[in-house]
Amino acid sequence: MADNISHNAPQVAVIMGSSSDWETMSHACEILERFNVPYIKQVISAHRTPELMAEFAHSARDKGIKVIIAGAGGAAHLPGMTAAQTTLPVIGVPVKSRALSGVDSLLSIVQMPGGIPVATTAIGNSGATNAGLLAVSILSTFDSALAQALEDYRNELKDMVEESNAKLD
Ligand code: RP5
Repeated sequence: MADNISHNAPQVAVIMGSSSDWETMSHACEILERFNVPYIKQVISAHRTPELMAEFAHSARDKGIKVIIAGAGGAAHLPGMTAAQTTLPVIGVPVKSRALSGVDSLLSIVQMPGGIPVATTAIGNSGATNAGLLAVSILSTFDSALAQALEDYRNELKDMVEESNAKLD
């Protein structure tokens, strides 16, 4: 998975603190693939590879990345420390941890001091899905085709509710 370029000209970088985060973070990548958004995915650990994290954050904008999705669990420093070293938007995904079910991850990521924002999602798979959708939404502010694709996605969700109600009848 390391430094795996999934498509050309990546616009989103999906980074995670460990390969054990992939099961969660794959849900963000599924959304990016569904919307045909080019992305890269990479394991970068805030505490095991701090120099790599700094190099990645400092160079991301020059490489054409527009949004960073960062997932981590436990004492989850990766999203905040990445945000500290780039002015790109960073979306943090709290990965469900073994010890505290992700509450530790959530609080580590969400409570950024004013000045360095991290847009934090819910814990776990839903959070990763929403991180992908939020990245698409950010990109859609200057891409009308993506904006239309998001409208279509919302309509699909609406249709699913209507279908489930029809089954109740
Ligand atoms: C964090 O520690 C990672 O983001 C992961 O969620 C957690 C556990 O990592 P492993 O011990 O599974 O590598 O850095």
